[in-house]
Amino acid sequence: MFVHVGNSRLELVQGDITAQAIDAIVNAANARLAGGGGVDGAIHRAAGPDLLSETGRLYPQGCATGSAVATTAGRLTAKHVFHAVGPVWRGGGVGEPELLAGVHRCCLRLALEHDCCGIAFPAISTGVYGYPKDLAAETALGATRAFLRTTPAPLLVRFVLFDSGTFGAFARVLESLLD
Ligand code: AR6
Repeated sequence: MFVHVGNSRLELVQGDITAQAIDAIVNAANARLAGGGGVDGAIHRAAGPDLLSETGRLYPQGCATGSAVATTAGRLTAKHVFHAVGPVWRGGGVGEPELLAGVHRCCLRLALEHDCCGIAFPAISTGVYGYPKDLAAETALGATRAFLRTTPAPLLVRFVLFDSGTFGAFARVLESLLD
């Protein structure tokens, strides 16, 4: 499923982000950039141990929630990994939507700075961090669409959703944005 936004393409697929042939892959990391489970564990396993050592060497202070930092991608076919720290869901009243939108904008800016043609996002914060999938989809897709509308450089933005429930939530929101 895809739409065109400005000069860019925004698409949704169901699958494993580590298998994507695309310039940049976004990791749903923690603020210590310490590795972990979920998509973070899958990306570090696929990339190999150099990814964790590079991250620790370049960013010993970690990364603030709502922001992202870039490394190379080890054994992945991607060129870059953007380690993005989404918010933990605490009910929605402590700035979670702003932080989730901010982390998407930050990764999109990194993609342009690194001359990427394409970037793949997982559903940041919707696993261990507990963000409701439908609300996360609204914020992630809304922030991405707003960014692409004002970006002249063509970019492929692919959301790679791991399971059918997450894919369905993102697909419903993308359809509603088209109305
Ligand atoms: N490809 C695409 N999506 C995936 C994959 C994969 N291979 N594996 C899982 N997902 P989570 P968070 C989906 O928990 O909520 C880590 O321990 C998953 O189904 O990975 O941002 C970090 O170190 C879900 O929809 O990330 C942090 O401590 C989505 O990815 C913490 O978890 C995000 O789930 C971050 O929590």
